[in-house]
Amino acid sequence: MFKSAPILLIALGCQPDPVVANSLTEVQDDDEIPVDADGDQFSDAEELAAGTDPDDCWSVPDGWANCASEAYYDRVEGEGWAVGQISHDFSFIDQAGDMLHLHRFYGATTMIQFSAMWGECPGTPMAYGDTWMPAGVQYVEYWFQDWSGDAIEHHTLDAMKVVGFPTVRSTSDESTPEALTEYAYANEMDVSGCQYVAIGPDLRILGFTADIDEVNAILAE
Ligand SMILES: [Ca+2]
Ligand SMILES: [Ca+2]
Repeated sequence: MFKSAPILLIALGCQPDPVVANSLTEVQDDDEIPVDADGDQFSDAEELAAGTDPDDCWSVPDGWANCASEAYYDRVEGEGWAVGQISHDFSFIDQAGDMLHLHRFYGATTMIQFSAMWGECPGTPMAYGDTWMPAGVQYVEYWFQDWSGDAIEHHTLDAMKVVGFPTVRSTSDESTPEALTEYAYANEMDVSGCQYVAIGPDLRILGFTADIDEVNAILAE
């Protein structure tokens, strides 16, 4: 895709960063490099053909929003999982088997629910339907164990391919290696139920709680 990346970068011994390469397409007169004005990894031409907005990284022809480039340009760097910190660019594997980095949801409020399938999690959108979440909130459902307490296998999420939000699992085969889960344990949270992480448009942690009423109040603000 970036076969015509600037010779200057190569001469300097730099690996051309895809994000930087995208920005350079705007100033280059090179028909071979597709312009991706909003950096969502879909070219302007692809977006116009699909009817999505080439200037809005939340408008994409397929998959989830991808505003990671904007976070990169704004120099957003992860700090941790405590309330008030910028969330790390945590990676998941979604129900399609694709890698999903959290920072791609830069620019909108995001809520991650994480739990084990064997746990009782009363607030799942699967129970309430897609309309459960407040408008404009990006929901991510993260499972760290299956019904038997084992690590989530890819096929476990096959049934989730029809839902309109990311349903994700660990990038590792281990059951609970995640920063999220470790944070919950470290803070003596009960992971047998649900944990909710509310993240602001600037990727700052707004709340980390097992109380669905508390997280709903945060999201409603
Ligand atoms: Ca685009
Ligand atoms: Ca777009």
